[in-house]
Amino acid sequence: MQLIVCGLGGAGSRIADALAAADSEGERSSLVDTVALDTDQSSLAALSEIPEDRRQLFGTLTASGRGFGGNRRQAAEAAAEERTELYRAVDELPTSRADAFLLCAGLAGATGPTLLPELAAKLREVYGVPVYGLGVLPAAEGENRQRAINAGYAVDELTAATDALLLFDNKLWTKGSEDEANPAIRARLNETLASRVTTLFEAGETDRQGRVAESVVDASEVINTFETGGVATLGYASQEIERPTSSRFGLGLFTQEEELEETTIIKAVETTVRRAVRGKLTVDVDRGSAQRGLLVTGGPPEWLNRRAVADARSWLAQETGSVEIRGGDIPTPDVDEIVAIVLLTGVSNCERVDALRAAAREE
Ligand SMILES: Nc1nc2c(ncn2[C@@H]2O[C@H](COP(=O)(O)OP(=O)(O)OP(=O)(O)O)[C@@H](O)[C@H]2O)c(=O)[nH]1
Ligand SMILES: [Mg+2]
Repeated sequence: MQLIVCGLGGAGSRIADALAAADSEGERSSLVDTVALDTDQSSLAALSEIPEDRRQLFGTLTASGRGFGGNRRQAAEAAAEERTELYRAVDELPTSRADAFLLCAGLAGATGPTLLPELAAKLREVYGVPVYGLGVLPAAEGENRQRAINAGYAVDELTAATDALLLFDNKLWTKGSEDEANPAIRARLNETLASRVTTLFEAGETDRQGRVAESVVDASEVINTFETGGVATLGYASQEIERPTSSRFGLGLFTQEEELEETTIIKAVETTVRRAVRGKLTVDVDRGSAQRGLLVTGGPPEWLNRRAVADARSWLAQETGSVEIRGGDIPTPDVDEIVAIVLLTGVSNCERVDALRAAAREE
């Protein structure tokens, strides 16, 4: 499906930048356009993919081009004061080509998470397409209480303001000694997130040679999966495969070869899907509390065997206790791996979110 991506604040803009980079590298494209809106001049200047005419600095009277350093009240005032200009920066993009908007922000900050609900409300009022949030949870909790409190407020405001909120947890994706403010660490986190998100949204698009998948995941299926609203998470796994060379097919052992292959395929798809669901998600959740799911399997067309994919989908339905599991393929003829991406939506049980909410309540 086709997205307009808006990066809000420092984290949001860098994630939007990483999404633009991942999109231009891939076989398929899901990006209509990207814009970055921030109160921090040096942060905007350090972006690499988003063109300069798509970067807008605001709040200069109060933030002096240096951001709000976590002060949500000041940031919210700046966003409200300049709402018309900020909205216009998005409205000027080729929005008619978008199936949805994706608004990104780091929830512990001030600029991104206070602008996000403001902008989302306006976009939902004007455009008839969903507005999704992509929110980052801070690594620091006990150490930096203000950040946890900010994130606790933001998570509720953002789920209320968007059609769904996809979360990425810095705490889960960094080791104890790693600092989420370190540019190299940040870049790694953003690449991980961008590659998952890009794989999901690119799924139904034609590749650069104009080939479209047979059992495509069209925009409406992604939209239906997100329709639960609330918190969403993404799982991903890939597995290398050994592809039979054409000479092995010429040995006259067709029946045996094909039988052998189907079991190999079923097993490989099953293992990959299990690893995607049981492995590290973008945010850890109680998998059984998800209302809907979407399973996208990718790989060489002969590996996307119908039975294998159907089996994996019913396994996922069991694992999540959800009957609403959608699915589709991304055939990529020239790769030596199969991939599985799993989107779980309408999650009601997420310990990390509960801990951040509690921090905000106790303030
Ligand atoms: N994954 C990831 N997280 C980031 C990145 N930058 C910041 N964060 C996280 O996002 C939080 C918010 O930081 P910023 O995005 O800089 O905040 P902001 O929205 O710009 O707001 P202010 O700077 O306070 O005005 C941080 O506390 C980190 O938890 C990034 O590039 N990637
Ligand atoms: Mg900032």
